[in-house]
Amino acid sequence: MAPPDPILGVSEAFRADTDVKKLNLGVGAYRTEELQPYVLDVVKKAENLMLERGENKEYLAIEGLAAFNKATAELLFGADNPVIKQQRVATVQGLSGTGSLRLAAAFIERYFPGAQVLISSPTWGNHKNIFNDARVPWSEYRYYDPKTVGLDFEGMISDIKAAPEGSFILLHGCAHNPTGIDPTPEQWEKISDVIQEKNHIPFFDVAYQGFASGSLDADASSVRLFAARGMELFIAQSYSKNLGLYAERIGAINVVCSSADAAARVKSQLKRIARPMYSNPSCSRLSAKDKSGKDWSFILKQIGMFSFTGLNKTQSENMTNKWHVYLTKDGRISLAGLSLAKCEYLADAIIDSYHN
Ligand code: PLP
Ligand code: TYF
Repeated sequence: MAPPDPILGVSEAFRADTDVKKLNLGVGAYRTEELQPYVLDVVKKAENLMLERGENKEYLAIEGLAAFNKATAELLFGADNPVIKQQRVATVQGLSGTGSLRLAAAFIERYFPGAQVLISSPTWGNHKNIFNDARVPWSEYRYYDPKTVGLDFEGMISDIKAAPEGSFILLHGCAHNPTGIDPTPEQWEKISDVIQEKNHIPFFDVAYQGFASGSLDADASSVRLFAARGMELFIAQSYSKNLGLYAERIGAINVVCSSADAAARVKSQLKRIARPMYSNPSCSRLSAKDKSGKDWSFILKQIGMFSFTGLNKTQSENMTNKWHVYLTKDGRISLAGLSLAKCEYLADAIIDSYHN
């Protein structure tokens, strides 16, 4: 038997629990106050339009829908960005974030033999699986500092410096999963300095554009900073979270190249990889301090969809076994799975699990 996925496996355990008090904070997916999946009004509107127009079910091109590829690159870089004007971006629609990352991983394996990818410690659990399956060697750079519940910036910089020249550096565009801790604009400058000095290739995973600051442009500023420096870079995009399109699998891989000619060639090679793979794409009530004086205010500072509660494995297990609250064993909770009515219950569960 294969082991369950550390995140999606939590949803399976949740489904099997019959307790009425149960709460699923494992997977990052929005719920209504009634704790039902939430479909955005804009998505309902678009679906109605598609029905009215009687859109057909014809195959898309291997690279996906041209209008989507144009829109997704413009959302990422800004329509006036020179990389778009100069046609230096190869964009291919993928199977959401995961599929787009997987396509890029296959591209790296084929055209950068021996190159390794550096991923943050910790990172979204599936990153390791994706590179393992694509046979791309990876190692970790320091990111999270448990002492400060913040960024280990010195560790991050020295690990990126120490990586062999020409490594791929996987970065979360914004709203880092699972920690909710992002570098500051000044720190991004320093990170790009080091990556450029070492001729590394930045590889962004953008799964939360619109989640961090409330501005789509500001959330893409990390990516745009690297593009403005004239660097070549990879960016995977996902619309699972920001449009609530978990099931549709909407996303893209973008490769910023040094010339329009290079971009055309990269795009043709991405299509060559996609075709035999899948052919073509397809829908707290914790107060700042508790009675013991423990400060929980960091939860309010973290951004994005998740909160890294700092609960360890045993404490996380207590949350589930005693309180029927489902979360990943690293103490990460999806705030999108929480309702107002459940906040007090959750606060009681966290305080009990932390102190006992
Ligand atoms: N990357 C990160 C950091 C994520 O948190 C996720 C989860 O949404 C993804 C990529 C990919 O998700 P999806 O394949 O649903 O787009
Ligand atoms: O981190 C999360 O909860 C989301 C959803 O294999 C997810 O990114 C989790 C695991 C997985 C795919 C998506």
